[in-house]
Amino acid sequence: MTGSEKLVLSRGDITEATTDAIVNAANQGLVGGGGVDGAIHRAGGPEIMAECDRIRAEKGGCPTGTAVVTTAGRLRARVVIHTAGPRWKGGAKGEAEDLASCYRACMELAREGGHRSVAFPSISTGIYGYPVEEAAEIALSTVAGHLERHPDAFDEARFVLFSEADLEVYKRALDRLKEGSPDSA
Ligand code: AR6
Repeated sequence: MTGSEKLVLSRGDITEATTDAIVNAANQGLVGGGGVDGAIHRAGGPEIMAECDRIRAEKGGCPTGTAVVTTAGRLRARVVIHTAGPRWKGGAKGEAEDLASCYRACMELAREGGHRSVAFPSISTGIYGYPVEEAAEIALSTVAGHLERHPDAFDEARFVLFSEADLEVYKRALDRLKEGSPDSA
């Protein structure tokens, strides 16, 4: 898949990412929480929650599979894109579609905002319990598909994995995606 050339995998803390946009694995209420959500609000400061409060008041929140944009506060990124991933319930409750929808919605908002680089965490694979092998495949193929459809819009889509084990899973999934690409034949 040609879009996969712009995919970058790294290990670390997404709050330190220097991409134009960073994605938050949030919840439908945009009320904050643990995991990456807690880290982003802590590092970015109260301005981010103030905008989440406004969005909640206006639209009721962020339904699963959708995304909203706020300031990045003190973070180096220009914006935070918050998305609510699906909770894993065994796989037959539309989780894969919802997870793909999160990545698509984030890429669309990034593109609409003119953000040429975006950093993602591994949405739903922490507190929400989505198996990381399956999530990695969906994450990478969905983002690569968007990059392919919009070849001039982005310089980079980065995945910042918190653990070495998750990074390895994403690396293997990216290898498989590239092997499946007609361009690599
Ligand atoms: N940088 C990058 N990745 C991180 C960081 C970080 N600083 N911190 C954690 N991760 P999770 P979810 C990884 O639980 O499963 C919150 O309470 C983590 O190791 O943050 O979508 C929200 O408010 C894992 O691989 O998000 C929601 O209620 C990945 O980020 C709920 O959790 C996602 O784990 C969302 O759960």
